[in-house]
Amino acid sequence: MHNQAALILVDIQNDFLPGGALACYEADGILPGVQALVKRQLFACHIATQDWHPANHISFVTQHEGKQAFESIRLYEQAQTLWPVHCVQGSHGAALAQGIDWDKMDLILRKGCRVDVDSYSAFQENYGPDGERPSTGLAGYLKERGITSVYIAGLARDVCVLWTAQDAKSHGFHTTIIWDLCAPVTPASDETVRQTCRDLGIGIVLSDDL
Ligand code: VGL
Ligand code: ZN
Repeated sequence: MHNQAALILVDIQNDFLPGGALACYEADGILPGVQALVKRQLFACHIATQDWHPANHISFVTQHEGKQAFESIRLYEQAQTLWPVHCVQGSHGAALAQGIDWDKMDLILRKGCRVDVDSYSAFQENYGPDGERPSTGLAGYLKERGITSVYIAGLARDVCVLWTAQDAKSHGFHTTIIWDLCAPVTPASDETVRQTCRDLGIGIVLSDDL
């Protein structure tokens, strides 16, 4: 373990857990391991993200007449998946999951707050109307604290965790996904996610090996 490492816990919120609006596969299985890792205080810095959408967010299927959830549309010349309504600001579904010591976080970063832009990654929003991906400021925050490595866990492995890992890597951080402390929206994505990590030089570890 690198002592200039940060842990980024992505979107561990009620709506991504069983019973939630956008439940990830066996997502409750990650909670004890995430909490155990937080308790170890192994990292120099602990960050959590919280998906935090207005009720009429552009990613919601309800905003697109005649479309089905999980359908993909073109938005600002990019693919946009239409999601069930989830993580509405202030709702129970948007709340961080019980059983994790959120008090131990140095920073809780809310994302997806702008009505017309989705935001998967902790580092940058998705493409907006102007063709840009606005920064959240997280790369600067971590760099100013001397962080050179990031370890990422949370939900969903094939969406926000992967986008966060890709951006972390492109910002120059040594980047590792803690595989067993993530759960996917689509379990069939596992092999593609592994391949993307291999291609981009993103590490994969199991929590037992930390
Ligand atoms: C996520 C879909 C939509 C995620 C967030 O946290 O992976 N997925 N919003
Ligand atoms: Zn979302």
